Amino acid sequence: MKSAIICHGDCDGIISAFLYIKHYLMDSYPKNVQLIFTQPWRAQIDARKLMKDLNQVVVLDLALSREFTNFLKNLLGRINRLVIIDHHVSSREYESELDAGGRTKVILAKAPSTPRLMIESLKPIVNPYEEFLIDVADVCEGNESRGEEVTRVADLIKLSIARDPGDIDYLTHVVNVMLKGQNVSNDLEIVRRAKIAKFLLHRLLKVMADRSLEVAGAKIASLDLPESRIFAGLLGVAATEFAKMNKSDVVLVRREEGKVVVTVRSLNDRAFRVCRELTNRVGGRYGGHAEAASATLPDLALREAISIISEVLKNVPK
Ligand SMILES: [Mn+2]
Repeated sequence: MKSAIICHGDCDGIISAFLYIKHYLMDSYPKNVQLIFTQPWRAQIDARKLMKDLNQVVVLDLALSREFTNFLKNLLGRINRLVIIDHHVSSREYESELDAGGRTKVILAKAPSTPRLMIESLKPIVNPYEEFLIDVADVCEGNESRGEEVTRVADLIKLSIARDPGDIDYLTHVVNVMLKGQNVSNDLEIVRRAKIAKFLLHRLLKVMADRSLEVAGAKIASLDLPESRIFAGLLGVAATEFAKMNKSDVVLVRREEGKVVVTVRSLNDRAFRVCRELTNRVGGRYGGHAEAASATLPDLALREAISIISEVLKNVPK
């Protein structure tokens, strides 16, 4: 039997893939399991790489979009089984569309992370090593830590994948380290990548501190196109760090190729509401969680984007 896993190329996505393989696909891994890592906004593009003769496709930790949902509905025409597990609130909008009798298993519920949702719903018997990584996944998703070691490994994994979330070979390497039950902190490649990212992250936090402006209880910081290239991949991590350091809501806005991307972190559920309101006003798309969300807007001048964000912040109550 041939299976494929399409999962989010982030910390809890990787840990979900590890858990799923370990508990349900160990007989066929790696020979008969195709692993695809992607991002929610481009899942339907990367999913075209799916092999032709698959029996089963497993979708993990991917916030569903209109386009990806359509892709999955089509896919049901040529596979026997589709499993979808995701903890993003926004995915539930598409739940009913993916119900194909006994051929789909759709688990969409709010949970600290997708690995946590997996063990709560599928109830596999997990060992202490797996339990530790599930705690790590929760922390990677911004939840309260259950100890120093958990926090350290969460930072290590997050930083090591941040710079190049599209590096499939590396992400597969991390899954394999976990499948062998090895200590993540002892893996030279993971440690090397995390070190470089950490250096850049410190610089980025300094840039944000230097130029952030306070609007309606939030700090707004902006990056131009060259800067957003230099710090690519670290923006989400930096926004989270910056919010924690300043105990404040944070909006990080930057120009990317042909678009403006806004990352919001809030102490309550304002992040999600701010992103939704931004796209209501100027178009684009948004997604994420209550306290950590992002929006992709049409290509605006940064100054214009900041003024719209300021307006929205004043109108969306804390
Ligand atoms: Mn994720």
